[in-house]
Amino acid sequence: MQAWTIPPVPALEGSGPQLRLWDTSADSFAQPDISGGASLYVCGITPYDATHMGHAATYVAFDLLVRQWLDAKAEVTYVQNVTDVDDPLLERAEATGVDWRELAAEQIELFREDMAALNVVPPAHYIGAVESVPWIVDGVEHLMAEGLAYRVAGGEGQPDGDVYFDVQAAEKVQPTTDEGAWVLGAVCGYDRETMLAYSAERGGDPDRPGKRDPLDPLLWRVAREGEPSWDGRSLGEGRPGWHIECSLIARKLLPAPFTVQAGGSDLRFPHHEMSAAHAYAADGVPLARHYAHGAMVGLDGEKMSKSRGNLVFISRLRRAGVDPMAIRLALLSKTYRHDWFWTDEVLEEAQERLDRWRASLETGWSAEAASDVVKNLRERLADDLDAPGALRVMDDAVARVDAGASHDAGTQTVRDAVSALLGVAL
Ligand code: 5CA
Ligand code: ZN
Repeated sequence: MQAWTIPPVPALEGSGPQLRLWDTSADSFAQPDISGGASLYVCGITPYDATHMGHAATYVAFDLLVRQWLDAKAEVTYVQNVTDVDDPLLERAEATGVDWRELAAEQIELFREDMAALNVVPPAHYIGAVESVPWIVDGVEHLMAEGLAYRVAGGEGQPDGDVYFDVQAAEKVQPTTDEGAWVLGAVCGYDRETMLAYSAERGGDPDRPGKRDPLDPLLWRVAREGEPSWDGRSLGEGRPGWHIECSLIARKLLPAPFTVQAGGSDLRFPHHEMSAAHAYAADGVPLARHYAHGAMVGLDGEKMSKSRGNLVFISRLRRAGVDPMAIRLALLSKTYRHDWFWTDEVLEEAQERLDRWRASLETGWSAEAASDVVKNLRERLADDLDAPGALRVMDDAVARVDAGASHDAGTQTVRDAVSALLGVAL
């Protein structure tokens, strides 16, 4: 499907240091090798409610990664999905009496507007679960044929034939490259008890009778009365499970393995673990080289989530006249790796900062001050996307801009650097 408008990303002179990124799977810093191109998959929204500050924080964080790679003149291939058919979307549609397709289309459009307003560079491929059903059917049929998936018998109101992934069988698959094998926990690093708890919390069904392992995830859900379904050929009418969607969209459109798999930290398990498992099981090649996860944004002491309803919506702030660049600066004022809480003060401070920065551009920058800022911004952002550090670099330089001297040689350079590296239009 259509992504959103591409913001201007000015090309800057020179280059910065090589990026080091915290790899949550390796539990250490990595220096992703992008000599043959940089490839990124960021898990997209489930479009049943508008973009909240938590989603925006995740997409803005990984937008900084895209911008680092663009600044390094790398060939970037960025893919994002839309989970446009899944339980929460269908439940919300049912509860509000709206057609699920209409609900999804409306919310996707709002998301596009929010992302464009926040100057997030769009993915080259923006792909819905619905449009990838044929690939998913191919993929699940392949796993069935290889003995890596199985059908579960019905009972207790469930029909026969839901297809599950066999985690233990996947662990026995031999690697076909020297990049190693997948074993349960390789991506998330959690112990089994933690995985069981998250599975129950995050869309899994560890208690479903008939599964070989409680952690085995659903690959294909056969049709139920009143639910949308598609032709699954040998699988029967049905709809895809969640992890296989991202696994196959990524495999279809990115190299194997691709450079970075990203999303919020709530996706470490089961979602990214199982997406990686599905891809590896199919051909013995890891899904991604590195994993990066954005921290959770909360409100009033709790994780911000659609199911809790404690949400601050980007679209609502925009309608209230808040400058999207102030929202972006507010998100950049927190490191992407530590959970934090949204407050009105975070936004107020961001608006003040934006005003200060804009006023300093009116005053004008010397060429030396500008080239210092470019160097220091690059250094901060290459250090694990240290956005708060980058904002301090600008704050300090802004405080030193000499209001008396009428310089102007560096003004456009600063404007371009803040736009290219931070995505903030001054
Ligand atoms: N469609 C799936 C991914 S395939 C999904 O998780 N959708 S979502 O709409 O629930 O979330 C979209 C993205 O925002 C995901 O990367 C998720 O990890 C992230 N996210 C969700 N809630 C928060 C939050 N409170 N703080 C930060 N990021 C969040
Ligand atoms: Zn995903």
